[in-house]
Amino acid sequence: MLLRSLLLLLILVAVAPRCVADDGYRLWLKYDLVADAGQRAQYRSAAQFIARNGSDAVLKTAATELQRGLQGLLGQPVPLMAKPESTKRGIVLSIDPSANVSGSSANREGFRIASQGRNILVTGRSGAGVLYGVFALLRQLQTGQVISGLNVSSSPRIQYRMLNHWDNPNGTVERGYAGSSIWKWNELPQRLDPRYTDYARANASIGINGVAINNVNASARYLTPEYLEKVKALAGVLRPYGIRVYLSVFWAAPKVIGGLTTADPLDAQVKQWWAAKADEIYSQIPDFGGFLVKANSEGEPGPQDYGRSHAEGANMLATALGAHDGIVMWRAFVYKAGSSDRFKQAYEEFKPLDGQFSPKVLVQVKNGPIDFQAREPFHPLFGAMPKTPLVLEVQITQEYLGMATHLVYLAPLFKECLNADTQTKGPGSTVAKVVDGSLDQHRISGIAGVANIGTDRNWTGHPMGQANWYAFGRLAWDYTLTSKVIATEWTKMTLTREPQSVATIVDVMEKSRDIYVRYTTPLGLHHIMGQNIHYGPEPWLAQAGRPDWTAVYYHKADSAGLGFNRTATGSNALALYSPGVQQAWGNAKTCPLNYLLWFHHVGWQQPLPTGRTLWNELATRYYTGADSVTWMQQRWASVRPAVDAALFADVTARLAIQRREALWWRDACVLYFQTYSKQPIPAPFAPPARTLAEVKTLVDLYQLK
Ligand code: BDP
Repeated sequence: MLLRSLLLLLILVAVAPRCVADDGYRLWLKYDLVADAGQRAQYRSAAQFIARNGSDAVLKTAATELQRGLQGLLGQPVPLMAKPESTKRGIVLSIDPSANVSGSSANREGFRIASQGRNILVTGRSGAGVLYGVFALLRQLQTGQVISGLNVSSSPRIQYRMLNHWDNPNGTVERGYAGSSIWKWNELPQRLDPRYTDYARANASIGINGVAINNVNASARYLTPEYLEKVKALAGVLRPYGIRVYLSVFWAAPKVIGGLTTADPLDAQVKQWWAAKADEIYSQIPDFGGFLVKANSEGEPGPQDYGRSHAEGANMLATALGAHDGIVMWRAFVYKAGSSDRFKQAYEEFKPLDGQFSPKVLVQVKNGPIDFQAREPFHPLFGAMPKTPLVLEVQITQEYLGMATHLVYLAPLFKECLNADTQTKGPGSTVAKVVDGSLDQHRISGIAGVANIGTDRNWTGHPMGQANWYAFGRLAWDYTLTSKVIATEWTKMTLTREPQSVATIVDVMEKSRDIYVRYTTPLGLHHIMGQNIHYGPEPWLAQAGRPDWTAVYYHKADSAGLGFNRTATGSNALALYSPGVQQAWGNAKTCPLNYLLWFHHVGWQQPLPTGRTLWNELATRYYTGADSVTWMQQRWASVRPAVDAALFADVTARLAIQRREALWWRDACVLYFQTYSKQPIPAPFAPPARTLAEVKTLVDLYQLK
């Protein structure tokens, strides 16, 4: 009897993993058995051992990860040897600081994967390089590529590839939609949640090498000895994965926790306090990355409180870092109340400071001039501060893009910004070249993504949100990758390898961002979302703490037309761009429709190049956008046999919410703007079945007011 029960238990344990639904925890690092027996046999014969040349900590991580990956993919353990076995074929991992890899010779993170004799050599310029090479090799197997005869090399185009967590000490995440913060401050430093390691693995697999672990609206608490011990423990988990820890700092920390009466950056005691704090941090965390700062923005304190400039503030912190190998990332997300056009604020404050920042300072600029809207023109500071390295900041968390219920693949948004041509040094002066430092020959370069990660079992809330984390890392490494290539990799590693389903899912992902723009903010509308929570439509919002927190400030609907005139006859924000860009966007007749209402107030009856009037085009986009969600639902339904059942059901349900909310957006916006245009809903579309008053009540319903 006992024997029988034991046997039954054994059988159950053996088959259990197949029965358990895919909860998404493993992200794109599933390492499931390669289904194709022929391919598996090829991989097995090429990977009979792993040899590791050296004992560098990150190199060791690389070997361990490779073993883990191969064990899963090949269904058998692969032994780790001190040196290659002459009679077998295997994978040899080694560090060679002068390895011949693509990219700049100063780059220590590059790798080469090459076949040599019987073996595959993965050579990195450093342990991290080998780790990135190992993940690249595993990706080949995960996506079903041939691995014999490989000869590829790669190195990152951008040096500091950062995730910014907007996590608070109390476990909440500002603008986080995937549960709570993954950092368990009450447990640190004694207990290290295994999740930290899986987080590090996921980041390393896409080349992320730095994480700012706390909210830019920072608590001073992180700089206390008590918290630094906890941060040190986290840094210890991330270090073997080539990831450095950074802290967002609260400008007034010298007052709040230092007992000083001022936080003036020119005050000797303040300078001394920060220098001592930096020394203290480095004594605990020798590879500490540096500081991220939001100052004099949205109520945060900063150097301007003492009549000092952003440069004076940033440089003081850079000096405090002294000889330590750290940097200051100073955010340019500023907009004072009362400005004529928020669009111009950051430019007006920061452009004059170009050339004044110390060499350790990078200025971190959001992709667009307002605030992570579904589509923005590129920020006019890109190209305008040639003497300052600029970090591009994008939002991976979908604050303005449907949070965790809308499927919106963000690589097209990121790429639209990276590919935008500032034309500041002639054609081809793309944002990407500003950011990677090549346009102005900067020694340092950075890119930051605001994380969408939380304690939800699948990390990102929406299962498809994982693709945005993945895409950010891949583009940070190499912004020339296409969004389609990235979506295909991710889908194959995460959802299915069945070719037709891969093609379908990638197609839906590729179109999803444009669809979202169509049913929320077509033709260059922006900032018409719900107040505070930033979810759902609220174009009628006219009263808020500040005019530039309302919707009417941005869309400027009146009986004549719609849109913000930012030409010379309006706020003239357009003048912040180079002449070529001004020319492209300056004329309402020729301005690309995606940016039209960003720069022009256009008459309702104005004909557009599509052959429709502005009003008819606007209504058409809202209707076709919402209908495209039905298309997404249908396409997703077709992949059912190829993807995990639980995951399929989850995405199906979220798409149903997305459809409901796309209709909410559509009805709210067409009914509201109709009160100005006085035009009927154009054929073939049926007018909304509900009234504007009815739709307005939905804000309370869905926003849980
Ligand atoms: C806005 C968010 C706010 C952030 C701010 C920032 O709504 O929560 O603090 O960006 O980037 O979009 O500092």
